[in-house]
Amino acid sequence: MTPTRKIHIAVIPGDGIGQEVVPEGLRVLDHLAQQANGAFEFEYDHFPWGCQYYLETGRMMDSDGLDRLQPCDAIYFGAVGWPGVPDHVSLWGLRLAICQGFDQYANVRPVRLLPGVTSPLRNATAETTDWVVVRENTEGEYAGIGGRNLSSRGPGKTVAIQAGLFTEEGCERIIRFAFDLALGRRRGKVTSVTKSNAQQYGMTLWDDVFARVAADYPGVETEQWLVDAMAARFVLKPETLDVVVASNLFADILSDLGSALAGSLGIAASANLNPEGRFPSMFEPVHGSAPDIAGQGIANPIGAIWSAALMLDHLGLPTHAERVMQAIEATTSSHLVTPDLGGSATTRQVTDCMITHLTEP
Ligand code: GGG
Repeated sequence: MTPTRKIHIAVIPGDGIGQEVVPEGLRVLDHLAQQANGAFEFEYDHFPWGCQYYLETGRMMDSDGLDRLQPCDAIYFGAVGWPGVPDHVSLWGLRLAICQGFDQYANVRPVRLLPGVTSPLRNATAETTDWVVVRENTEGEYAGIGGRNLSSRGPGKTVAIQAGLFTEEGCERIIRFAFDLALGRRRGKVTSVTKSNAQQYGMTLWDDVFARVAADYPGVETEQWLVDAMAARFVLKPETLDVVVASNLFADILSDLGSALAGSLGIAASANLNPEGRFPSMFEPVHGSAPDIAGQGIANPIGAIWSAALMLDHLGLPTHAERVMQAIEATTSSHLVTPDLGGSATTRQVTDCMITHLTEP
């Protein structure tokens, strides 16, 4: 008999609705493992890190946190941020500490209109709403370089500098990642987004690298757009998008816009990848902790469960990832959805429905 493959997942639900949606993703994973008849099983290490942990210990995660995460096969993350802890403290202390510490430089955020979901765009269909935002995830505007000073000069005299870091290597590896992704997609197109007319140093370096890398992929169509025009194009001509690659901040903003156009931020999934596998990769819904709805049992679990599907794919279980996607689509088709998608189902009811749709392997 083939021995059971044990897959070791570090689980960090984090804050707010992260604590409600991550357990739903684990229920789906456990169901898959049950159906797999001993082919694989998941072993979870649960970490209580987040804002409550910060209030109790003064740290968002333990000082040896990365060492403890390093041996796992993947990290399954919920959300970070809660009133009472400044957002820059919680974000830098947990999500960014992991993404940057583990060099998860490729943040992949698919945007797709799922069956049964209504887009705020009048004419949106599954064909017109199908693209991927590739976010550079370790540098750019999130380099954390700068400081505040001179407050000693008196009221109103403080200065702050926040520098963007664009390295040639950093630009090249994320742009190359985007091209490789486009090779496997229907439209086979990469759109680079910058604001090089105003950001004349870092973003022109990005443009130069983009042109150089593009020359290695003659079969891939390319475009270079400014971010303001791209925001309008997301709304006006979404059918022309395929792989959209952008800096840390721009891609974060654009992917939220994309998720809203695909019906809700609650369904958006993401993978924070260290493509070379030197460090574990991390999978999380795009949404944050949503204090406005936390604790009510109505958070949409789809973003977290779709992220679990991305994790399965990364772990070399693409058939099971596909089964999860089919179960998500069957659930949205049946209109059993949470209030953000216009329904009245609870978080748990949506997952229950999905589990009933998980076909036998
Ligand atoms: N699950 C994603 C999450 O918790 N995001 C919180 C957040 O504020 N993110 C901002 C960012 O990563 O740029």
